[in-house]
Amino acid sequence: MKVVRSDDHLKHFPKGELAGGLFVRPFECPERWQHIMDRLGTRGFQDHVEPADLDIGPVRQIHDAGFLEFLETSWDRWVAEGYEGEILATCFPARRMQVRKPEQIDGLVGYYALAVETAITSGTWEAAQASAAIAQTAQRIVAGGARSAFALCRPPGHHAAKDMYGGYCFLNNAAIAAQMFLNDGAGRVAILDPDFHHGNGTQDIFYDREDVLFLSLHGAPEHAFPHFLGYEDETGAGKGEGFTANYAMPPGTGYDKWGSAMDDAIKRIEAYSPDALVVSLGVDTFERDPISFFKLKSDDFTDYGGRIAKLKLPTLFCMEGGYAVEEIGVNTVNVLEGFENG
Ligand code: OKP
Ligand code: ZN
Repeated sequence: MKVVRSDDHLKHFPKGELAGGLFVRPFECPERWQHIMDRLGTRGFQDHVEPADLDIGPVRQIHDAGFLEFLETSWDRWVAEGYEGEILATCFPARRMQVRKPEQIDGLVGYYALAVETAITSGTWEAAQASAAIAQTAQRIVAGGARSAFALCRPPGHHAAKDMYGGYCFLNNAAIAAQMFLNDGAGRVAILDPDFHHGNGTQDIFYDREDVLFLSLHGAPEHAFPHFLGYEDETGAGKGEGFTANYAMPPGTGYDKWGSAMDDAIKRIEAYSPDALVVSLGVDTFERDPISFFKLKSDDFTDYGGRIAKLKLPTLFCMEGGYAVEEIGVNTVNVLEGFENG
């Protein structure tokens, strides 16, 4: 399996994340990428590819033009305002307020952010574009006939909605890649999201569409980020009714229950009979993940990689979350090995 990767992820390295009332070192850090790279190397995944230049066309199909302009210009506008720190949202269009786009930068940040933990820095836009380009290049590899490819995206993407960033995500890499399969002539694409967190961004993007089946396994919103989406009764709207599936699970969920949800998701993908599969691969379901509450063990990742392989679909893996930094490489590569041997 080819691995698409870029050092450009290093351009996004915020100093802080607002968590527990403190400005802490971000959980989503460059070491995550390095540990995955190291493990890929030791396990024989040595066919590494640099991404081609970003094709902005598919990005514009997924994201709102004003949102993209915001991501591109926010840092300069922040600096021009005289601010010295990183860009953090402080005020949101909450209940019974106007969701009307303001002009001043603090207002714009609150308008386009869905959470406060995610800082924008000088290099964030470049890194986010490189991450999307990685997903695009990996998509080209699979569209070109490979059984699979691994897009080592950083920053991740599944929380990024049509016009919102947050949860460490800016551009929705998996959604962009899924759209590219459709542009290439696929009739249907499935996106399977086993990251611990609900893929609210991906759900938002495809909620009213029947050409993309979106399935997310995640910590129930009553208990987990992103807190305000991911309930099981969210099943799609309009033409998209029935093409969103949420498996929301409580604290302490282990592989017995989680694996059954995965089996159900796989059955639904099979019934949908898509032309391609995109996996939003987060490994924060791991038992020692510092910000999550599922109890998967390292071997479980190998097992579900094998179950995904049984679908026999052209499969693109896009990296999402995983914050147990020491074990992130093992768990990620276990999924890929389970897939290759499955
Ligand atoms: C991104 B991905 C921790 C709160 C969690 C954001 C989590 C984003 C996860 N104190 N805040 O889905 O792995
Ligand atoms: Zn996650």
